[in-house]
Amino acid sequence: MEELMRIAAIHDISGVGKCSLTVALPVISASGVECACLPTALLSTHTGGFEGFTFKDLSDEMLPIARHWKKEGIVLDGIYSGYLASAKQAEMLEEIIAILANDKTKIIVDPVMADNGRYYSNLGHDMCLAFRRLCGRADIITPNITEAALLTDLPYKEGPHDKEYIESLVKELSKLCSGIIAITGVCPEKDSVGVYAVDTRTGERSLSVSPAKEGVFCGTGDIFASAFAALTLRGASLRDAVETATSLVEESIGRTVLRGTPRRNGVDFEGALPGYIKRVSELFG
Ligand code: PXL
Repeated sequence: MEELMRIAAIHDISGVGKCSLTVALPVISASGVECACLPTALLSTHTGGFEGFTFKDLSDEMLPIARHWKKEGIVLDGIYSGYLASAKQAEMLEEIIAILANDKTKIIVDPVMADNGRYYSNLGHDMCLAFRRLCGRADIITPNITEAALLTDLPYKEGPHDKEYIESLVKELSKLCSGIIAITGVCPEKDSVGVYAVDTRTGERSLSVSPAKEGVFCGTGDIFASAFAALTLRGASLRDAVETATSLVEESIGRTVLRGTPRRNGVDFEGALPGYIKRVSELFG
């Protein structure tokens, strides 16, 4: 039997709020890929909607962890970065990639820094500059609309987004990243939301949308990117990866709305995992 593929997820641990590593780990595992964890920071909660959260930057641990993995001969099929503690840490990530990547390792960069037209608390333009550089190293990037606008210096627009706007973001992003660009939070029509993905090497395009629910759902970008990264690494087509990853997000949101749980607590992805695992096994047999 073949060995499982392995992705290193380089994100923070937010103890409560279901985002970053607390969703990357279960979603990547449910996708049939081993998830190695390299934490960037430790927070009591995520930074959206909680007051007085604790924050410990784990930069000092990151290079020693990477060097230990290297020494132990840990092979990575993917290196997938998300929320980073600082712009300086983004530079360190380039060093970590240099230590851990082989010539087959795919680099997935989710430039987590902003949403709804605004930077997350504690982050700013220096993070954007660092992510522009990192995108140049990436095989896959997964910005939301706000992050795409910041990365490209194009205006941020609320939905509905016309085709010209989305294509202009893709065109400018393709100057930063010459792999797969998956933009999340795209609203092609009022009351619909989804993902527009483009493989810049083939020109293939795939759009997957579903009915939008009112409000903001924390952690859904991380759930999408974790599933999309793992499925793409396993060899899913662009269309299958986008549709399967967005269906996990859609079902997680649907369950959360039914339950009426507070938005800042994250979405009910746990209840959506059995259906997701079934779809993944249908994809790969
Ligand atoms: O889901 C993105 C994310 C990750 N990590 C932290 C965050 C956020 C979004 O707010 O605050 C700490």
